[in-house]
Amino acid sequence: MSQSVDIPAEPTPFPLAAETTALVVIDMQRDFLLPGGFGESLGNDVGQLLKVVPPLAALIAAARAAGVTVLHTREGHRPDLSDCPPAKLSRGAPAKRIGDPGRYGRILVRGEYGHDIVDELAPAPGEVVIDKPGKGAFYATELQDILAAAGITRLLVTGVTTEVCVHTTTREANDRGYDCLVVSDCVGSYFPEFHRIGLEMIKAQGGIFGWVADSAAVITALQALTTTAA
Ligand code: C5J
Repeated sequence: MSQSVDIPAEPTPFPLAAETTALVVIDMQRDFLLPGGFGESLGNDVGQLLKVVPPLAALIAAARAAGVTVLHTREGHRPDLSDCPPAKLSRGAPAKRIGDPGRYGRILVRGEYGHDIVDELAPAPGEVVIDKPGKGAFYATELQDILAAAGITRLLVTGVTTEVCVHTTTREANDRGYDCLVVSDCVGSYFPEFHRIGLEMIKAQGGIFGWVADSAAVITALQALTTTAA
């Protein structure tokens, strides 16, 4: 029988078992995080996202030590942009658009330097990396099949940005029957107010989309799993 440890979370404790849980790391890509990248070219303060990196690196290390599956996602498109809807491509009036040359290669195009994950959070050999064309990690990807094959029903959700890809993925997962805990200091937004309200929305109404806890609480539970498994 699998060992389970309760994470103190809002609105209620969240049971954690290594076999049925995955840590999902959403879109921690250079294009969104690095100075001079796409995110900054849109006028955003990338410092708001960079502060997520140290606690998330510690959380990923604790998940690996506890035997929890770690999955990564990247938002981006084929080089011919055939999987980028015109509505997404033309939205707003940015200085640079998806597919344009940027400081780190063509913006949000697969295979380009900027599309990949920041060095500090690089996937370990064998960890799944889901390339997604949309905001949600379930839309037009193999994520649901991978989770089903692994018997995973509970997700620890991290990454950027809180109110866009983290929220969309959490909502998609919730509708598909997954229990999701969003790790408050391991998700980030260019807009502190959206981050704060985004977390409130997840845990409101008895946990309408899921649970929220900080990385200290999750790491303590992961370490307890690691110790009891040893
Ligand atoms: C955005 C994301 N914000 N990963 N993408 O365009 O949240």
